[in-house]
Order: sequence, then C-alpha cells, then structure tokens
Amino acid sequence: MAGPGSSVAERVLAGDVRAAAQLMRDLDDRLPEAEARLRELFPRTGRAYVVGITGAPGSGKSSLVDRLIEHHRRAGRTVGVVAVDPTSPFSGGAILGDRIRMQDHALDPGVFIRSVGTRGHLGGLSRSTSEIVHVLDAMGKDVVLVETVGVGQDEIEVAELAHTVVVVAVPGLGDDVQAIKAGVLEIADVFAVNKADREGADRAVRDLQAMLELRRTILGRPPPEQDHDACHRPVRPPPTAERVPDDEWEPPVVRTVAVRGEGIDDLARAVEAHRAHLEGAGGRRAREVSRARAGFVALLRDRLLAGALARLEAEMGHLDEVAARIAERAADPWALADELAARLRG
Ligand SMILES: Nc1nc2c(ncn2[C@@H]2O[C@H](COP(=O)(O)OP(=O)(O)OP(=O)(O)O)[C@@H](O)[C@H]2O)c(=O)[nH]1
Ligand SMILES: [Mg+2]
Repeated sequence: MAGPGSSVAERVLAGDVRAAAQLMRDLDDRLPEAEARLRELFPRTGRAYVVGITGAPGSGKSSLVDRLIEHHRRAGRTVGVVAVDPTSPFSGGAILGDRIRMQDHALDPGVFIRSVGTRGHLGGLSRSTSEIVHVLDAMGKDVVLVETVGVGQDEIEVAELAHTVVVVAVPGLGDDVQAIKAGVLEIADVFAVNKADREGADRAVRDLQAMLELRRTILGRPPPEQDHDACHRPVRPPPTAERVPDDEWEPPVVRTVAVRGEGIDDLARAVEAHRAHLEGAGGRRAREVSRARAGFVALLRDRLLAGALARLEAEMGHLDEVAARIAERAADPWALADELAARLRG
C-alpha cells in the first residue's frame, strides 16, 4: 500500500483518488513536474481497455456512459470516465445535467470521472485527454470510457485514442443517412441507435445497415455470414498477414434506450465482441501501435509547434501580428512558413 510518504506516482498506482485528481489538474496546468510523473507512470500503463463514445450533441452519450458504468461495476470491473466538454454552443446546456447524472457514481471508489474542456488547446482534445487516459490506466481502471461530441476533429481523435469506438446515432433526424457522416462510418466499431423508444428507430437501424452494406460492396467484401444477431456472429478464421484485421469486422448495430437502461447488455456485449475480435486477430497490438503513433505524433507536433511559435515571436513577431500581416496580404504565408522551417532546421 502506498502510504502518506509515498511519491505521487506510487499513490496513483495504488489507486489513490486524490493523488490522481491532483496530477490531472497539474497536467492541465502544464506543470513540468506533472509531466515527469506521467512519464514515471507510463511503463505501468497499457492494461485498461479504452472505449470511445461519440455522437451528435444530445444523442444520449452521457446517459449511455452512465449505464455502462453500472454494467461494468456489476461485473466487478473498475471504470474511469473522461467526458470531453466541448465549449461549443450546441451542448452548453446539457453539460451540467451530465455531470449531475454521473455524480451518482461519485461515491463509488471503483469509478473515477473527469471532465476536460477543449477550449484553448491548439491541438484540440488529444493531449489532455490521452494524458488523463494514461492516469486512469495507471490507477488500475479496467475500462476507460471517453465521451466526445461527434463534431469536427474530436471524433477522429477519439478514434485514435480508443480500442473500440461506439458511435451513437438517434432516430428521427430527418434524413437519417445524412446524419451519419461518411467519416463516422470509418471510425465506428459499434453503432448504438439510442432513443430507440422513439419513432423511426427501425428505419435508423435499417439505414445504418444499408450504409454498411453499401460500404461492404464498394470495398468488395463478402456479406457477413447468415446471422441475425450481429453480436453473436461466429468468429472468422484468423486473417492472413496481408489482410488488415479490422477489415474483417462488421460493425454491429445495437438498439438502446439509455434512459430506461434497455439494450445496455447488448451494447456491452458488442463492445466485448469487438475486443475479442481484436485480440483474436492480432488487432489489439496493431491498435496499440496506432494509438502510440497518434499520441507520439501529437506530442511531436506540440513540441515542434511550441518551438516554432517561440522562434516566430522572437524573430518575426507574435503569431497574431504575423497573422494580421498575412490577412492584409502584406506577407506571404508560404514564404514565412518555409523560412521559419528552414531556420528551425538550421
Ligand atoms: N427518449 C429518450 N431520451 C433519451 C434517451 N437517452 C437519453 N435521452 C435524453 O436525451 C437528452 C440528452 O442526453 P445526454 O445523455 O445528456 O446526451 P449527450 O449525448 O451526452 O449530450 P451532449 O454531451 O450534450 O452532447 C437527455 O434529456 C436524456 O434524458 C433515450 O434512450 N430515450
Ligand atoms: Mg454528454
């Protein structure tokens, strides 16, 4: 057991909630010693299974997360949650409600919930979110759920962070097919049609399945085996080396009514099936590598950009002044970027 004299890293590894919360705050404040602690923890991470939950504002992501926490706790698993609060005008009102709902779990030592804002980060959500996932992982959380609103870049970044991505769709958004953007199809491992108590749920499920079918045809893949329950699909033979394991996965479409807790077991089972698929096909390692790659590139971009902006400020003027000159067409952005890049290299 980590005692009072232990280091912050030891306390986090022992699951100490206060040490973890403090470390997350320090990481947010970009204190240099916080990064040193994260680096100390890093070799002890890599155990948690990370599930991304993304979807349109108000689609019921937080309600699903809330039910999934219950599900995992009943199964004896500990859970970490990262809720990305975008400072977007779409969901301003719902955020407080989310927090209140999830607070039911606040007294459960097996659950740790952390909200992060995306405001002010040049690089979007990637850095702070992935750092928090590392801390939750180091704390020993079995499952980490990452909720992000599916607008803009965030949903792509969550895909780089998660082992399994659940895309939440809802019925009755007019043209349902339009509501699911093409990019979302690419990142979804599991679809949840939430608010299935509403009219149009059948159609939303059919539309999604039709889109998946179309995609399969375009990609020239055979249809899935005769199975009416996608979650119980038989395991396929292991892929040959030249086949990407994930190409073998057909995202199941699961109906849920989060407010009534319906379909949650099915959803959890679908996530579990994807996890088993990844592990069986060697895809878990491939995903670990692509997660590590994305994290490293984000870090590198941050570092290089910070260096470049410092140099820019010292030699050419503050970013805002330079931007103003570009906007007035008094400066050539290509030439400036080339010049700065050349100076950094030299
Ligand atoms: N009818 C119905 N309402 C639901 C269901 N799930 C969630 N809701 C309601 O939809 C609203 C939004 O739910 P949230 O869980 O906050 O949705 P969210 O996707 O987390 O929202 P943001 O984080 O703001 O994007 C709330 O009023 C929920 O009570 C459902 O299955 N059926
Ligand atoms: Mg929410």
